[in-house]
Amino acid sequence: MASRVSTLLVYAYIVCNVYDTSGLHNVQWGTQLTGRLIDVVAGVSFLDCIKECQSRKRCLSVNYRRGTLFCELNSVALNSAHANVESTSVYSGMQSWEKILEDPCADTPCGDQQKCTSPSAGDVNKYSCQMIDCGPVDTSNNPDLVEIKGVGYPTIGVGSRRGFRCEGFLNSKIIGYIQCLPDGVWSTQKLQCVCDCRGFSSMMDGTTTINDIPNIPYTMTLSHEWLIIQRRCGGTESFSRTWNEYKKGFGSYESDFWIGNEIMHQLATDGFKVLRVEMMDYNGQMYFAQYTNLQIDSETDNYKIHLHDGEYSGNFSDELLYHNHMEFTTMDRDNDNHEDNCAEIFRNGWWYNHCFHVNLNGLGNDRTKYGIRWRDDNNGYTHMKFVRMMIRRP
Ligand SMILES: [Ca+2]
Repeated sequence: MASRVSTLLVYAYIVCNVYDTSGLHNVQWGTQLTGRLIDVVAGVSFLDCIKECQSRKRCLSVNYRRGTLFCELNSVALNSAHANVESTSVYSGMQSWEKILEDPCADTPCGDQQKCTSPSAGDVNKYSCQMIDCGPVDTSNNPDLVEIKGVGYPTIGVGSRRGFRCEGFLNSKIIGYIQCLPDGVWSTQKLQCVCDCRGFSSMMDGTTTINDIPNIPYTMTLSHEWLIIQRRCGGTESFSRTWNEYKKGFGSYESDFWIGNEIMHQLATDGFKVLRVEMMDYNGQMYFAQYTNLQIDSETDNYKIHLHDGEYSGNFSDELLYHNHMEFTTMDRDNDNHEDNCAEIFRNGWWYNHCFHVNLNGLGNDRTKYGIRWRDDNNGYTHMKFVRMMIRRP
């Protein structure tokens, strides 16, 4: 008898310390449910016996025979069946084990900065601990984003840091660092190279007042002063605008803007007849197109543009000519040659024809058909990352 008590105490000690689980309080020592046996599994531990029952739909309780390590699986629970007093048996119903056994990660068996994963909820034995890592940083949408190597921080696991900068013609400033957070995600995934128009400061010399129109940005070339009337350099300014917004102009002279159709009309009428478009594609290739006899009609004629044939010079293709004599179209005013409204289709205002060979007001930082595009000599389109339109007197 002394030996039995001793064995029982040792067993209870081991179970309670190794498996410190809430289900144990429902264990009834010296009890055996009878008459509803559905299976017996031999040679397993008490907890494995619980797991056996857990994995079978019909099993609602177990008797565990300590001496023989027999696991008896029952189809009912104690409150609906008879029990025997049986000193070598341990009885337990299933209801108190469910929470623990459904999810082997419920007790967070993994260490700090480790993530517990289990292959399936039903497989109660399996879990694995993996170090939390944020993995690679997706920079596919930002080809200008370049990682700064050797920043002196750990590069794997929680707390690791990675630094990036933007590298390109227009932007070379450091964007900053991201950090791997305890939940395994980077502190920000919104790394984006946004063109800094001040990168053009060497060419943008200031602002000027023409015809009482203040603050028009201008730039100097070797022999000429150019007024900038449109600029795109990857900013977030929306060019999905109404007729009145295109008429009055919008955006910031420091970054992306449209100076306004009314001012363009006034300036062209006042002698600013040389139009120059400068562009850079996503490979850093620079292009220009120049027309020497620009005319933009008044609002009465929907700001119709005239470029006049044969006065193009440039290093790309004379595709702006496709828009010659076209009226301006916006989402709320359709003046184009298309059966639908090109401005609605492409989401920006322009001198659309049927619809375009050139769309300098397209979506910035976009290389789809909605982007800023110029048709090339091969009947394809080149996406432009940077554009500025500027005018001067002859
Ligand atoms: Ca139309």
